[in-house]
Formats: sequence, structure tokens, C-alpha cells
Amino acid sequence: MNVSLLAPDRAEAGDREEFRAAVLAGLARSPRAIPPKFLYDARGSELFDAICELPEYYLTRTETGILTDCAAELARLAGPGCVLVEFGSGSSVKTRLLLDAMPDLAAYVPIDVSRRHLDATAERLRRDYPRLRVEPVCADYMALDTLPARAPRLGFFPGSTIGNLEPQDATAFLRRARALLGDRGAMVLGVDLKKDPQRLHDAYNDSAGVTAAFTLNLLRRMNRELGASFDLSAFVHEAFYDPVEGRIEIYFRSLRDQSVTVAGRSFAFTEGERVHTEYSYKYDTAGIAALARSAGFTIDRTWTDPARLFAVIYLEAAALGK
Ligand code: AVI
Repeated sequence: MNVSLLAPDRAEAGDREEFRAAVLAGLARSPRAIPPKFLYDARGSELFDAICELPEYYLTRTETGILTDCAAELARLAGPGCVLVEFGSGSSVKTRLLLDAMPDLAAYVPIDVSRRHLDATAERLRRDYPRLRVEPVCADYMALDTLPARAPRLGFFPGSTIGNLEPQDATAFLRRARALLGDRGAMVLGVDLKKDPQRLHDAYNDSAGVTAAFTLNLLRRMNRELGASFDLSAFVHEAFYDPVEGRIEIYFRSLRDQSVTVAGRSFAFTEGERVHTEYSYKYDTAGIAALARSAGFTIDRTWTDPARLFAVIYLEAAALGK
């Protein structure tokens, strides 16, 4: 079964309009902000892949190491015959660690907004895992109400993507996941942990400038898709750790007073003015437990690396009413 919620051409036209509306609204409000999902056009996705390879960006490497070590135990906890549901599957690279450890899955359900990404990934997985049922769902997982029938279901949300959601949205997402996965459901969550602020700072201010290119690619995208007039040499990437909020904050900042046209509208920027693009929340054990509880999950197992940089958490659906 291949559940496609949007035809590709309609999806792309809709994407463009959604981008335009979000940018115009985000630049009109104070403080200015553009939602992080728009960072991931084709070039943005390539740049993010490059970020994952950076020496300073320990997240991907560390999580992959933990998943490699815990996959067999995780498979035992999930038990045979479950459906693996990945929220925002991208190219399903880390998923292969689970697929290799769970040869008796009933199905793999990757959920992603990018039709093209989803189809290409599904085709590769069907080739590499001929006995696996791959049932892609093209949708925004933040707005999804149903899944192909069959249970028990094991959710997978790696990469600390949960950290890009503000706490109330993280709870809302996990509640939705809890409802989609059902009462016998469980969830594997990758979470970046609080640590030495300098280490966090370096991960989002790499010496090669790839993270800066990733942020400024949003300006390129606005120029290309919305006829905007951003001068890329007049804005810089800015990222820092706020220890009180426990999050990395990312912006693009104007180097001078200037005016920019976006989709036919003019926006004035003062020198030093910032436009917010991302939060990346970092958790500690108590924070993860509170988040899980608020969404109707309990923590069954936590795996970390020796330096405790990152955690992979196995959540189980708590009995309702608890
Ligand atoms: C996708 N997400 C988990 C990344 C993060 O670390 O918050 C996004 C990112 N932005 C800049 N570097 C990485």
C-alpha cells in the first residue's frame, strides 16, 4: 500500500504558497521568525547532510553509535511482528540499523512530506530488504491522524529532531504519536543532552562555515522562490546556547540598515536586527521524563554514549488515565 495524501505537482504548488505565507507572516511579526522546516529545500537538505559529517557536530555520529550498540536489545523490547513507523524519515539511513536488527517486522511505515524523497527511499529499501513491506505515507507527521491499520506499532523519531520543537509542540507531537501508535505502542526517541556550553556552541558554529551556509540558504531560497532581494553578504548566521532556556538559538542577522523586497513587499532591517530560524532544545534526564509523562509515555530504557552526549530512549505507552 502506498498512501499518498498529495499529488506531487499540487504538493509543490502548495509548498510554494505555504512558504510565501509563512515568510510574509514571519517577517511582519515582532520579533521576526521563519519556521525551521523551510530550511530544508534540496540544497538545505544537502547542507544538513554535510553538517552531520562535521567534526564539531557530534550528534549524528554519537546517535549512530548508540543505535548500533542497542539495536538488538531494542528489537527484543519491541518483540516480533511490530510495525516500525518513522516520523520524518528523510533517507532512512539510521533506520537501517533497526531494520537489520528486526528481520521479522510486519511492515516499515516511513512518513515524510517530501514525495520524491519518500519514493526514492522506499525503492532503495525494497531492493535492499526484499522481504520487508514498505508502506510510505506522504504527509506532515505533525498533522497526521491515521496510519495503515496493523499493530503493535513502534515509533522512531531519531536525530534529536524533537529538540527543534518548542516544549509545548514537543508535547503535542508526542501526544499525537501516542494516539497514532496505540495502547500497545512504543517509541524510540533520539535526544541531544545538555552538556558543556562550549561544545554545544561549536556544534552550531563550525569552523568550515557549513552551518552558516545552511542558515543563509534560506535567504537564497527566498530570493529564488519569492523574488526576494536579500544581499547574502549583508546578513550573517548567528547561533548561541541559552543555558536558562536550555537551547541553541539560531538567527540570521542584518549587518547594516537595509531594505529588502520579498514577494513584492518591502521590509526594513536595522543593523543588528535578527530573524529567528531555529531552536535546538537540549534535555536532561528529568526533562525527558517530564516530556514523556506529559504525552502519556513512560521511559522503559535509556541508552547513552560513554561521554553522555546523546541519549536514545525507549518509551512505552502508559496506561490511559495514569
Ligand atoms: C535537525 N536538527 C536536529 C538539527 C539540530 O541539531 O537541531 C538542525 C541543525 N541546525 C543547524 N545545525 C543542525
